[in-house]
Amino acid sequence: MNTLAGSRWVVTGAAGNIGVALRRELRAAGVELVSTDVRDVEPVDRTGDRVTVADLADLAALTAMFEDANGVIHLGGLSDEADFHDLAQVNIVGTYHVLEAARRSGVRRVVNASSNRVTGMYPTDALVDPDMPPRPDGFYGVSKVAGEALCRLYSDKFGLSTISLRIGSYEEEPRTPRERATWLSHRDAIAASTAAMTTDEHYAVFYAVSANSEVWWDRAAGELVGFRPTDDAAEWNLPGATIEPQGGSFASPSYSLDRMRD
Ligand code: 15L
Repeated sequence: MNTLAGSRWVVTGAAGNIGVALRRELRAAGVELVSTDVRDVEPVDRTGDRVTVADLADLAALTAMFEDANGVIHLGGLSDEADFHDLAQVNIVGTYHVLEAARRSGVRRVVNASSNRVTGMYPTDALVDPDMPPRPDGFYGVSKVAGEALCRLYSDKFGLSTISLRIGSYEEEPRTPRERATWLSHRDAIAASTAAMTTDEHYAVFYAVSANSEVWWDRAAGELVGFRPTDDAAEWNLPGATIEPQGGSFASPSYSLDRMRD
């Protein structure tokens, strides 16, 4: 297992919820950070967190930024359903730019924030394994499938190590019947991210989900990279409900159609 202390990582989407929480933990673990986002980023400390505003559309800026980095944690992009043209530009082209900038600057690993929504059309009685065919629950899920495919290509063809996390519902606490299965607690998100950063695996895709009693996703791939979640949504005694499919309301036609520009 690789150690984090003294290593240098770039975080995209650094101003987002997961980005801010993860950066705090990584600084505490002695990681040197370059934190980037399209909006202003607040440094988490004065010494080891260099913040910079950049757009994922700017391949040259990313390539220069990645120089001397051990790895990149790619959290940037649109985080939910949107018009397909925007998702294609920001999430698909943006992820291509991150991977290509990593290749050009000799970065060893990219940790890619994917989503459980790549398989949101599977029914809730299926146990989904990352090797099963994608069944995205919307255009956002499609953009994440493309991001995973780009990671696979860069690992297979160019030797770049890529680890994709299919993130569940990242919330302080579970709020809905669906989140009994999909909840990812804040501390388990840190555990999933650091496992992805330090594993000896060259390539992996795993579900970043807490140790919930209700299980929709096979945990074996996560175990292989050393991800050991601890929290369980069952402790919140949320009501059970039949949700078909796994994406719940995200999987309804209106959730996509309402976000189409024309
Ligand atoms: C995601 O990937 C989204 O980023 C987040 O907004 C939630 O929708 C989450 O999935 C979920 O499945 O609850």
